Amino acid sequence: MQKIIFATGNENKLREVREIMRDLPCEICSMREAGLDPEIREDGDTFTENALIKARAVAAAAGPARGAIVMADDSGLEIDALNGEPGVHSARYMGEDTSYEIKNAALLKRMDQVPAEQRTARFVCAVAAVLPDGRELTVRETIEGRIGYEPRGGNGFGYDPIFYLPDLSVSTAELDPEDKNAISHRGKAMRAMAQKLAGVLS
Ligand code: ITT
Repeated sequence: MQKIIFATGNENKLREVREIMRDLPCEICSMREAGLDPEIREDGDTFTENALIKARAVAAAAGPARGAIVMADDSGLEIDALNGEPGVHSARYMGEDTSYEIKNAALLKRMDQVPAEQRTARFVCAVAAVLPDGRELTVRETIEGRIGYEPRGGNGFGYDPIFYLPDLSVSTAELDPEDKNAISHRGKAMRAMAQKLAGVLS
């Protein structure tokens, strides 16, 4: 079975990735389970660059004999009315240790005067894979939505409570995990990466 080391320190991401990849013939272990925790400087300008930075750092820490594919996800929320903020800085927005209750409340306040039709936003997810032979693959996917008017729902994580899907009349925090994964940026990106990998490894 193909082993995949997933280069993230975010347990919520890892849970979603495991669920999305559940039916595929691969074993996913976190970088911590693999005994790896290199210092990673996410200083790229794009989600794709940052996903590659993370995957390369963990692949380098694992060494050439790893045999496993190293995969990483860089993701975030782009709000059009805020010029794409928080964007690639989504995790660092207002400080890594600031709670998402506070971050979400602050973003809602900044959006206070923004009318409904200008509240467009998207979650973006770039996934990078470094293969054992050094080849690199990337994919990038999005889900479009709107910034809501109040936090809603207790599922998901991060900015989910303020990310509203007008067609379904729910925030992504109100979706069951399976329903979120079926349509989310991460679900789409992980399935696209799985397909790319199948093509390359077959
Ligand atoms: P790693 O870099 O270790 O993977 P991280 O949490 O720092 O973990 P990112 O740099 O990719 O990850 O930042 C992504 C942030 O964007 C994440 O912390 C959330 O705040 C937000 N985000 C990404 N996907 C999300 C989702 O599905 N739902 C809600 N918020 C999300």
